[in-house]
Amino acid sequence: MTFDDLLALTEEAPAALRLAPVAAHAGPDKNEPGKGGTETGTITKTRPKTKRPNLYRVVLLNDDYTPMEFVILVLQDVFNKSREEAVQIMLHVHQKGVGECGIYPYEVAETKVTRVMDTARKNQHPLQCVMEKQ
Ligand code: TYC
Repeated sequence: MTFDDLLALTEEAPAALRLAPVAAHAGPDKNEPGKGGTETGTITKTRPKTKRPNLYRVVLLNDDYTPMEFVILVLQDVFNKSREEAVQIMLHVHQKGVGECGIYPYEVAETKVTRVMDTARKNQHPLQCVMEKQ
């Protein structure tokens, strides 16, 4: 076998094979305290590779024309609120001008805003719903 043949074999080997780490501890671990080991290495702490998602607050804005009942139904349907919660949130928005419907990861928040705006437009109501970064 020529050097070039060897090179080709090396280059064609699957990445998983070429990069596969050698098993760190086969057999009894001499590196454990008191076992006379001399192995050095980096101590790594394993932790889940989870990142907290960026969260967005979805709010409804008050207007003078959207019927209260429509807002209540939207809160129940899009934001999965109970009738009682939906009435409270609707009244809060009606009185204060703005109110929170929920806090969600970006794509969930975006989908809810789109659903509210689509259903409002289809029913010819001026209801506005926006999301704001937490
Ligand atoms: N202010 C509206 C009315 O009096 C009701 C309303 C509540 C509209 C909440 C929008 O986000 C809203 N009919």
